[in-house]
Amino acid sequence: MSAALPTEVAARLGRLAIELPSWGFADTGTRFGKFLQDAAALTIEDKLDDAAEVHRLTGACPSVAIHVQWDMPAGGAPELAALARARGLRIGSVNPTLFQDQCYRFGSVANEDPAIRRRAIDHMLASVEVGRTVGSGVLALWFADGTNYPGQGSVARRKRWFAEALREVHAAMPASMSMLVEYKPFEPAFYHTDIADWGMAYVLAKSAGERARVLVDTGHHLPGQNIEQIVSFLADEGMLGGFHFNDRHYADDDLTMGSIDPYRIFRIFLAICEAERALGRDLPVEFMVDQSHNLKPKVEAMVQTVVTAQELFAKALLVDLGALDAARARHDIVAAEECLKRAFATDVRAMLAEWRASRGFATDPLAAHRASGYHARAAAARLPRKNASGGSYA
Ligand code: RM4
Ligand code: MN
Ligand code: MN
Repeated sequence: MSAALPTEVAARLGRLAIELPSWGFADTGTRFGKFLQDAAALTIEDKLDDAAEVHRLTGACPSVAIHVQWDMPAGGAPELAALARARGLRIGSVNPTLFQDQCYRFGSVANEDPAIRRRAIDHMLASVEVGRTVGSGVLALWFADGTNYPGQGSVARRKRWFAEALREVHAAMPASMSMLVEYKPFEPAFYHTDIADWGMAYVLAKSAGERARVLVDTGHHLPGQNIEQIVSFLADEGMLGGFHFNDRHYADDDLTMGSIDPYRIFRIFLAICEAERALGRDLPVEFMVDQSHNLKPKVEAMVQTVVTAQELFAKALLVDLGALDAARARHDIVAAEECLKRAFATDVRAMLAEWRASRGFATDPLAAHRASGYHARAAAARLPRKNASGGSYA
């Protein structure tokens, strides 16, 4: 059996760049506790080292998303850019951190206190400057703002504060930068969240300015939501800005991509393939990972996600869109669905292994990582620093 990917599939797959989140390499937890890993990253240097390892293995991850408050080295944005460059990477989306400081207890941009709203906007403006300095083209905005009880806030007034803030920040962005507006239905707010769904993100992005679009985090939907429909709808409107890929079973679980429902991710990639066919070129969207589960080893989990993304995109690219359209035209639902099932059932792993080898990468990135000794070296280098930095690590 031939193990070659069709040429167009290989070409499109080769252009799939997947951005890794710095926070996906650090120790994280649940609200009940944090389980620490010997090899998890402590510093931005560690995080970039880990990202570089994933990129070395896959060749698909040239950029790293940062959270401004978590990742800034002492030398600021110029040093940040230099640290990435030294590892053959670049800084990708810049994420302001608007949900952690005590002052944001009752919200950031939608806080009743104008001084806190100002502080939140100023932090976003500072983040724009970070982006300008590191040469990033993306400001990615996620807000925890919301309320926990009926009556706690005025939904309409808060919406206007959001609109004003995003307009001000958009006006400060260089022409090369775009703004991505992320939504999430609940958590940490449990009654109402100010940007709860794609429609609210769409409205706010539209009002912010012409370079603002919607960011779809695959974990940020209520159960049963048809995510691929949202993707198709936004792409057709020219309002799909990018993805935060992860998987989930219940809520915003941040598990590795495709670990729970690979067919869903396949259908999302198919929505992208159909949108690209309509557009006649690659969709100008950011493919980013946003995972921060806390049990799998971090680098392994990230390699798994990247490999899964490539596999599922390859399967989606194998869907015969001509046959699909023909089946649709004659209302042959079964044949249409079979087009999807056939492609999804295709085992692409041997084809991808050959494709990787032809590009000079490991045929099996996960096995190559395990064989490299990277994990043990990282643990040996990081564990003493962890132990020295606080008593809680044991
Ligand atoms: C949120 C959201 C954001 C990410 C933070 C850390 O749940 O998904 O994208 O910046 O987590
Ligand atoms: Mn996200
Ligand atoms: Mn999330």
